[in-house]
Order: sequence, then C-alpha cells, then structure tokens
Amino acid sequence: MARYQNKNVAVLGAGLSGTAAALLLKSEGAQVTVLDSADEAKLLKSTLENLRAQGVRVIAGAEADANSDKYDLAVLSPGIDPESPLAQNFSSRKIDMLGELELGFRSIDIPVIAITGTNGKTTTTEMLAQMLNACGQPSIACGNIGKPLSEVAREKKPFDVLTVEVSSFQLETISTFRPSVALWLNFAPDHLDRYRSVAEYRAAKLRIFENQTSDDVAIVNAVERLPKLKARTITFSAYDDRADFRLSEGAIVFENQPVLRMAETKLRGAHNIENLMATLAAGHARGLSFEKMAPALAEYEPQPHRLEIVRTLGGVEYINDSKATNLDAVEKALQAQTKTVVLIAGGKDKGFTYEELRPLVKEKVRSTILIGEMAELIAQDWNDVTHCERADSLAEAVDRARNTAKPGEVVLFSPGTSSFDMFKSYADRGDQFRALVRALPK
Ligand code: UMA
Repeated sequence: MARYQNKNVAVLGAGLSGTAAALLLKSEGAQVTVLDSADEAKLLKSTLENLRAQGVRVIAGAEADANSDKYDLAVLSPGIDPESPLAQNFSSRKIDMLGELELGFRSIDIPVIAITGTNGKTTTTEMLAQMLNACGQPSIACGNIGKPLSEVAREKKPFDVLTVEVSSFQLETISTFRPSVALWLNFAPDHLDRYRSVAEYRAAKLRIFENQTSDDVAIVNAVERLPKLKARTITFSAYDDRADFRLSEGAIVFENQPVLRMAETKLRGAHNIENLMATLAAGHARGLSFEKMAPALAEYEPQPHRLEIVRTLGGVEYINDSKATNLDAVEKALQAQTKTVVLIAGGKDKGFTYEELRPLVKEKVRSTILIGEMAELIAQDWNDVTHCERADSLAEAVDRARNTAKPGEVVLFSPGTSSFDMFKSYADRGDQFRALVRALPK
C-alpha cells in the first residue's frame, strides 16, 4: 500500500504490539525503527533477531529515549505511558503519533466487533469469535487478548469480521478506530498506576464509542450510566429486568422469548451470564438467529490448563498454566501478568535452557519454585534474577508457594517444558495442581 511507502516511521516498544506494528509497516514499504527504553540485554533476543532480519532498525536503552532522528510518524505500544520519557521525546517534537490499534485498523477493511470492560473481556472475545466461526462467519479473536490487530492486518486473511478485545491503553491513542459493533461489558476502577483518576480511566475506555454512528451498534451493560451514544444501543443485564437481554427463570430472555438456558451451557456465575448475553447481542447485531447461536454457545468451555484461574486464597490468585510446555508459552503467561509473580516451573529436560527468559523473569517474578529434571539447570540460569528454590514434588511446590506469596501476588504454575518426568501429560499435571490448590486450607 502506498500509504507508508518510504515513510520514516518510529515504533515505540519492542513487545508484541511494537513487533506487529513494525512488521506491518515494513510490509507496507516504510523504513522502520523500533525504539525501546529497556536495555538491549533486557529485551527478548528472538524478537530483536526477527526484527533485524526483516530490515527493521532497533535502538534500545538510554539511546532510544535520546534519539533525535527525523520521523514522519510514530506508533505507540499500549503499555507505554504517553507521559514516559520515550513517548515525550516524540510528542515534544510534534511528530504525529498513533497507537498500534489505530495503525492496525487503518490497514484492514473488515468490520470490527470491539469488546471492552474491566472484567470478562477475554472470555467474551474468545467465546464470540468461536461462536461466529461456528455460525459461518469466519472471525479471529485478537487485540489485547494477545494477537495484535496489526498482525491480523499484515496476514490479510479473508475473515468476515474481526473480534477485537480492546483495552483503555489502546483506546487512548485512537483517532479513526470505529467498530461496527462495540461491547461495554462492565466497569470497575483499575490501572490507577497509569491514570490520575478513575474518571480518566473511564474516559479512555469510553472512546470505544467515539467514532460510531447511527449505522453502528453499541451493546452495553444496562446498569452502567453511560453518556448518550450515537450508535443503536442494545442493553443486557443479569440484574435489571428492563434490559433488552435479561435473566428469567434460569434463561436469557430477549423480546420475552427465552433464547438460551444457562443449564445448557458450561458456564456459571452472574458475570458469565452477562458475558453470554453480550455475545448473543453481538451475534444478533450480525444477523445471526438465536437457534443457530445457542448450540454454539452451549459448546463453549473456558480452556482448562491455559491461564486457568483456580482459586483466590488469602488475596493470592492461583493460576494453572500447565499447558505451557515450552518457553514461548511461559513468556506469554508472564507477559499477561500485571501482579508480582511467584512462579512454579520445571519438568522434563527437553535439551534447551531457560536462559532467554531472564529479562522477563527479572521484571515479573519475585520467587521461583522449581520441580522435575530441569530444576537445577533452571536455577543456574535464573538464580541471579529471582530467588530460586527446589521442591521434590508438586505438592511440596504448592505448599512452598503458599508460604511465599503475599496478598496481591499471583502463584503461576507455568512449567515451560513437558510433564513426562513426573506426570502422564500436561493435563494430568494441571489436574493435580488444581486439586492441590483447591485442597489448601483457608
Ligand atoms: N517500554 C518502553 N518504555 C516505557 C514502557 C515500556 O520502551 O516507558 C517497552 C518495554 O521495555 C517493552 C515494551 O515497551 O519492551 C512493551 O510494550 P507493551 O507494554 O505495550 O506490551 P506488548 O507486549 O506490546 O503487549 C501489549 C499489551 N500490554 C499492555 O497493554 C500492557 C498486551 O495486553 C496485549 O496482549 C498485546 O499488546 C497485544 O495486543 C496485556 C495487558 O496486560 C495482556 N493488557 C492490560 C490489561 O488487559 O489489563 C491493558
């Protein structure tokens, strides 16, 4: 596309978003420089190698914050605060700046369903994409869920509609982003390390509706007091009988007709009822019949062993990520954590080292409990970036994690290798972890 041909573009951040943005821009003919405030040694080697192999220049550390080259455009990763020295280096020079979500959106011509909310975004995004696919509307779950929109834009696959989880950070830097269907699941205070007030966080999220017109649809939780929206509005609530989608005698009801019985689904809890309502409303807005959607939703189950939240005990969240049988999966699991991590890792020796995770472990993990054949080797790789201790069994590891983790932290079981030295399979390993955690006394 001619849009970025020979343009000199700076991409701020060398994480998932920055990498996807850089590769999209490169594929559209731009000259791309990725700048990251972290020292090069702290960045993932594989990411840097991949970027450089594609002809992208990478500048890291203090040099990035002080870079004074001329650029036509800068693209900001969501995790970078616009007030940070790196972002300020560009905004103070009046270089046009847009976010990665906006960049991706400008390069697609497929309708977007965008999902925001403080909780339930990921489940709803995953469930909605799965339902659309089952109902003959090819879609993909992307955005804040982990696959940046810019990556989907570069891959150019022929989807009917994109199911995009959007965060307040991403919405902060939009200008034309316009979902044909926007979902507002719920709202609670969050991210106050980034925003000066709850109102500022809410205002960022509300931008999901900013470019919608009366041709678009807004699906909103009926208990939310939102400003007047331009889009056609559909409401849902498990608590408010005036909502378009409401709960009655264990069924989700629309226009006085039951459209899905909760007992037919594998989901429980009021939050999941509302996630299902929002999903049905989005399908309805896309012209799908409830007869078609109900069986597809009945099939949906939250994926076990994949960042599965097992329990919160004493203010500590326990997460089963037994499916992480390689370092890439541990990397993703750690990147997804916003709280300090007590990590349980290790297993069969598959002939690789854990060395490349050192920067991420240093950033996210306070203490590590190691099991299995790999325990000693991982300790050698990590003992100067996190506290390492060994456990002879998973039961011992769970006990040690309980004694170590403080309220507000997370115990993450993300082994990073196969289970076969101690278990039948990753599923057996995850089932045992779940049972041990559930058995912990209060
Ligand atoms: N960096 C700087 N300068 C800074 C701050 C960071 O250079 O001042 C660099 C870091 O050194 C790092 C890079 O920026 O190398 C990281 O960028 P990033 O934080 O934007 O992370 P990504 O890997 O691009 O991941 C982002 C989202 N992360 C955040 O919004 C914090 C991921 O959501 C998302 O999955 C991914 O894009 C793909 O779209 C994670 C998240 O925690 C899961 N989101 C928050 C949430 O859900 O609550 C909003």
